[in-house]
Amino acid sequence: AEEKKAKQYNFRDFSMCEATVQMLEKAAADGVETAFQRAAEMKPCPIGADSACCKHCFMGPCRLNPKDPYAKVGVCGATIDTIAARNFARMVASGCAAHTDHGMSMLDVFREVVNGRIADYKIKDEEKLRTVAESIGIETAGREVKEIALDLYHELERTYTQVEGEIPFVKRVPPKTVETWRKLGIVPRGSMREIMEIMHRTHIGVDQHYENIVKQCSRTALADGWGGSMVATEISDILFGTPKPLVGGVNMGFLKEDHVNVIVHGHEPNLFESMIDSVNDPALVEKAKEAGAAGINLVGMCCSGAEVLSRHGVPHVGNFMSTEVVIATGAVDAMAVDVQCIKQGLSTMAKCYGTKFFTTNPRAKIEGAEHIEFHEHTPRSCTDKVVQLAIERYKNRPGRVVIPQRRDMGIHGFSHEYISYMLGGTFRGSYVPLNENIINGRIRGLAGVVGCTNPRVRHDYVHVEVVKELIRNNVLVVQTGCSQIALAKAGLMKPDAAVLAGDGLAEVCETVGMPPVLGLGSCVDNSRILIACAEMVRTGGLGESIADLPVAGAAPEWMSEKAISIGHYFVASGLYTVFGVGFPAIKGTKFHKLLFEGLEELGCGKWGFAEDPIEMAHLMISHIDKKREALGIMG
Ligand code: SF4
Ligand code: MSK
Repeated sequence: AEEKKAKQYNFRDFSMCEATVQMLEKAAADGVETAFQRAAEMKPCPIGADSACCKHCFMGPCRLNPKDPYAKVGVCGATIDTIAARNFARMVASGCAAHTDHGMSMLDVFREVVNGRIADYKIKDEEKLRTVAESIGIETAGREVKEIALDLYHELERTYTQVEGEIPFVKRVPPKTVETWRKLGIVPRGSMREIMEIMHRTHIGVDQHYENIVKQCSRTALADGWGGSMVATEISDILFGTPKPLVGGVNMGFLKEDHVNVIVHGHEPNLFESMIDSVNDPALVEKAKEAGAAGINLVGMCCSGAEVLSRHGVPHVGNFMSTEVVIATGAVDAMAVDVQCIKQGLSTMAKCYGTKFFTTNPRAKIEGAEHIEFHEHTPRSCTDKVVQLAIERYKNRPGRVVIPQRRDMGIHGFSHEYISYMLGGTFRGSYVPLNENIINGRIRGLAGVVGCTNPRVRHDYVHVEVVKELIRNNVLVVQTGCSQIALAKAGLMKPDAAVLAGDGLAEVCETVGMPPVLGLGSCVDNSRILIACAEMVRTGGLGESIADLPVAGAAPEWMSEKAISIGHYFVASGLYTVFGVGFPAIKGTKFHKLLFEGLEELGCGKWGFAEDPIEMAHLMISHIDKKREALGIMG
């Protein structure tokens, strides 16, 4: 411990986020370490980083040599291609499981709301309910909301439980793209079946052909993007409202020293929606005032934070790599978490600063956290208790409060419906002007820059530099998750950020009054990018399948298995997707070649990799130009 204390870091090398740097300095002065220091001290295992090891059975674990990958095989004879493909497949399965379980929870809530068994939530967006129902062939004309909703529930349940056939949202995919999927045998049946089959096939001694394993990766990842994630997005919109652009604030300066501060961090919107009700409950506000506070201040983090920022404008205090350091402010009276991307280190951090730390979901308990279970039938019994305990902590704040005074305002909440409205002129209208602006070259193409932050690279930096380079080259950028928050902190979610864009994109932004970077919400909301792509194809002029579009994706600072699943559903859908940080495959192997070249030859998209943000942006731009050329719209 003494040695650790003595170690000096330049925290600016860790993060470009000023508030995060300031809090890293404070935490270090307080003798508290975070994931940044742990990452610096724990170098990644070089064999694991290249995905050259296997522990799928106990004859191993087996380690191959990443520098000479075909020199050895595992005890069972597994080659580097089998080992890397199986590891990759299990990441896809886990990522898909996370999103589909989230989506299924939303669907459970939806069913209970429709059947009148949950009183705290209701169908807020009937228009969206009808649109989603119609998109999968459910009759809506002259029918009651409840009838449509019940049909929609039963239909969407197939996304998970169906054992044969095609998941419902395949109906939204451009026919030419579906044709490719059918030819390749990768149309998802139901996510439970696909995940089960991947786990079976990656067991020792089952699927030992990397091409066949990758096929199942594609089918499973598509069950995430066009299945679990899409259900989560669409049901959340129906229950809590479809986002529309609004001005929202991001950064730690939204904590308030004289208020009881409550943070919700995680992924499912239900907990957050009920917490909004709790912090606005006059009785609880009164209690906070009795405790000497000016009021109760609710802020978000990570993806549920990005979702309520987009939907309601609730301020967001930081992305994944800021979740520990925000506690070092001493101002966080309670942090309530649900599922996904919740560092176990938060528990220690909360203990150091006397923050009340609550887990709420039966799937995710953490040693040292107090568990107050959240039930959608009685949600307030959890969220009111969290607020009450936060008020107690406010009364007895143990230490000094230091809040970085950074607040970054921007426009958030660009659902795909709103992008359509803004660029197309009618709410359920077409993407003609977007397509037109792409065809006439004002907009070169579209890029989805998404995903996590990761202490293996300088926090936020790669996101920001990639996006700046893209817009400078007239590429319109759409964003989700932690990446969206990085760019919001860098000020690119404001219409005047158009000055950083190339002339053509700047002209479109100025005409429409939009920023060159559009925030769509959380990581499940990457499904909005898929729908936007399908709409662009449907409108016409940009080819017949998603693979024809001048569109590319990137996750510059990815870290989670969910990111791999998202990346692979983009690729299987037809898009070029570039990852930063590192990639779990060895260049020169057959498996790597399949992901980076072969899938494109089969009619899908392909993977790309670059550590450097400018190189990453130019890989995407070259791909966009290649697609423009094929469409005959260069120049
Ligand atoms: Fe080794 Fe094969 Fe077992 Fe993997 S499955 S640990 S490669 S013996
Ligand atoms: S929270 S998956 S760190 S985007 Fe969705 Fe952020 Fe990545 Fe988690």
